[in-house]
Amino acid sequence: MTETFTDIAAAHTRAASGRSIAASTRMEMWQGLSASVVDRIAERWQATHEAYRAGRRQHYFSAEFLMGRALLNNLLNLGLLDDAEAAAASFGVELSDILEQEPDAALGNGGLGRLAACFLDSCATQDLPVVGYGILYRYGLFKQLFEAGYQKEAPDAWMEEGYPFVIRHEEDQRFVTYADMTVRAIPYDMPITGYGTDNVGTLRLWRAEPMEEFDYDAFNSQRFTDAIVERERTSDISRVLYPNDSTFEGKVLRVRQQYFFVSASLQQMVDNHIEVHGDVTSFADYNCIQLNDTHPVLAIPELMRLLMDEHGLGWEDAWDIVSETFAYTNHTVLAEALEQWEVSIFDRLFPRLTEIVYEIDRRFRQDMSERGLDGARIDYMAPVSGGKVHMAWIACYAAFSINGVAALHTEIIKRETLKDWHDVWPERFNNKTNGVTPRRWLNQCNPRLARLLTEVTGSDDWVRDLDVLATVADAADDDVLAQLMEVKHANKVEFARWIKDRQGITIDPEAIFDVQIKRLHEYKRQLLNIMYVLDLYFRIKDDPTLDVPKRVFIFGAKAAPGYVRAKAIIKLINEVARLVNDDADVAGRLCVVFVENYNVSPAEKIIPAADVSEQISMAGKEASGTSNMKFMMNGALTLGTLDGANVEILDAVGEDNAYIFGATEDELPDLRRTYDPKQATEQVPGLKRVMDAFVDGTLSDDGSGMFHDLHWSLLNSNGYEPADVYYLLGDFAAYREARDRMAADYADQKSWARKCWNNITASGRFSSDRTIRDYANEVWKIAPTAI
Ligand code: 26M
Repeated sequence: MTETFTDIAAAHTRAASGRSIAASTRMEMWQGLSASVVDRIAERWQATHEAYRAGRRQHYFSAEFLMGRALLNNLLNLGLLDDAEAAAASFGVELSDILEQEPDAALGNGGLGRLAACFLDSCATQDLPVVGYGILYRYGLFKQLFEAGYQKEAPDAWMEEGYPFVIRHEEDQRFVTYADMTVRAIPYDMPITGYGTDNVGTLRLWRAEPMEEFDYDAFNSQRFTDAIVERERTSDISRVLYPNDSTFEGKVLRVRQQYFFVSASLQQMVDNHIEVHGDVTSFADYNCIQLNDTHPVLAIPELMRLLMDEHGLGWEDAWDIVSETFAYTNHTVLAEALEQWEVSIFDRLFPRLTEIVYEIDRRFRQDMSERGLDGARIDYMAPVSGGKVHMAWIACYAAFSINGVAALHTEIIKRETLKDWHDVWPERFNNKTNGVTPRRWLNQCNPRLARLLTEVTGSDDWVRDLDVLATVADAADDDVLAQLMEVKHANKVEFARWIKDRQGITIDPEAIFDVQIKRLHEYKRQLLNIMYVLDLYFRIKDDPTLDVPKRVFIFGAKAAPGYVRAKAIIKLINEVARLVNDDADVAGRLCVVFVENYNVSPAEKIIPAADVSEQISMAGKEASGTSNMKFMMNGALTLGTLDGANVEILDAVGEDNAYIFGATEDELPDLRRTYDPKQATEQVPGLKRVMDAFVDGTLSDDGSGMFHDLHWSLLNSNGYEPADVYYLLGDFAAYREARDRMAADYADQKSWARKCWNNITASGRFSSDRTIRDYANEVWKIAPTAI
């Protein structure tokens, strides 16, 4: 008798609950189904390890992997959806109810962490020998709660009820030594299934634990509590994800985390290499490491240490290996985000690495002066200067490849951020425009559209090769467009139900759904968005006969807990929401929704329902953006500046299929020279009224003064920054014009639907499969290896 998936799922569910199926909770059923998935792939996972063991391999080092939920993704990849539905039915519940039990694995802040997750999906789907390495944070990104319109943070204990998708490998533990302690690093492996392949990739997440089970001496000598405290200090290392994604904070625990996961990963890689290839000298022929921003850059001195101190190489031989091993991706041009650690912190935690960093610094200075660079320039570029260790500078010196994440971004780092390195090593620089996985961000989150695309293209090949969609760019007859509009409408109805359930808000699916979802940051200009909403509200109040289409303005954003001004903007949006939503004069015409606790799984509900994709960062500041690509794939039209990958989206769809506005990156320096925000406030009709609302009692910040601060910062320089750093008032008129025009265009549903279709079918190059192919061919030099 062969066991069905239902039998297996039932067995695992009973094992999770210790009760009958009838008495098991839906959470236990989620555990049971998830364990069944792991059971199903175990053999192939093993076979994949063996297939990749002896060949050239790629290692993706990242402090963040924003994975989101795993069960549905795995069911779809493995073709098990129908089986899972049958299992759920036999349990007497809806599969969707079981799926909703799953917590998001939010081991990342935003774009950088989610990019890493999309990359793993693309590597697995394309049979590429790539392993991700990171940290198994016990607490992921904080849970966001709104209290009286303010963001409050709560811990995200995402694994507390058990998590079947990570497997502990005690036998593969390593030890990581700091000056003041040694900790045990235990790997937890997550299987990464691909779509339409038997290969199963791996994400290896390290967890910190105490060295000995217990210090009995301490116990016996009455130092029981000291012994407990000491144990806790080691586990602290993997306790929490730092919720910052835009400003550098020199916290000791953070750099401990960084060293923790890179040291454990490198030790394992070097051990594996020696086991397979005999000695360490050929390491770089078989191993390449991609550094996801500077967070794992300690891997550079750490690999030097391992090669010299543990494996007996001299400096030159070790450096040759290191400089052929690392590739570095830059994700930001914001100066305040660059990691620079106090030398004293370094020295206190890892004295040996500090010695090595100083030696790298000495050789760098010598090398540069031989190349004829002047002293000031060398001092600026040096790995150690002004008492700081500059992580990006170490990366640029040691890496054979340095890349930006969109064409414009790469040009900016070559011209500005990393200009001096580009002058010396132009051949190291390359662009890898980001992408997103069409499995999660189209096939999984938007099954209605997926069905339509499969029907129109004649197969589901597009799921593995998104360029297939370009072949049906011209296939949109009236019938297809009508179906597309039905799909969007059904998604909007579904989203309306979801938000009603979750936050009690009623929204009208006939309205335009206009969405901005991303981390809250001043450069992303959520404040500009809500200022438009206020202006539109006042325009309607002024003239109730004004002919504007119904609108729902949707926001989702977390602010770093210490980012005071970002939190003020959250409060402001919530207060505008209250003003607008409670006003009978605009009822049924305007509505503002701030989705609480925005994360990967809410994004999967919001994006398929969106009509308008807000991508309005000040030009030159958003390295790429990736939600812009997710919206495009799901048939939302971009309202954006010429920033990051928006530039390439515009290029792909053409001017008729996107709404672009505002100052460009090359115009801004000149514009800024004569820019006077006070004058703009007076001259742009309606703008003053919006600004006044911040401070005249229309909106209440409960007397905290935070709205006054926002108002003040738009109009005044604080001495070291100009007024309105992000040019909101300068771009306001152009933004309003484009957004009004867009809303008016929506009335012609057929022409709108055609634009949506053009966006969907032109989205092929924004698949992370394309990005990963480019990394694999041009940087990693690895080939697909099917099991
Ligand atoms: C650094 C030090 C200490 C604690 C946290 C950090 C840190 C964590 C995340 C700094 C930056 C972090 O992320 C930055 C980020 O998400 N950048 C975004 O990367 C995306 C993928 O390339 C781009 O699409 C976005 O434009 C870019 O903002």
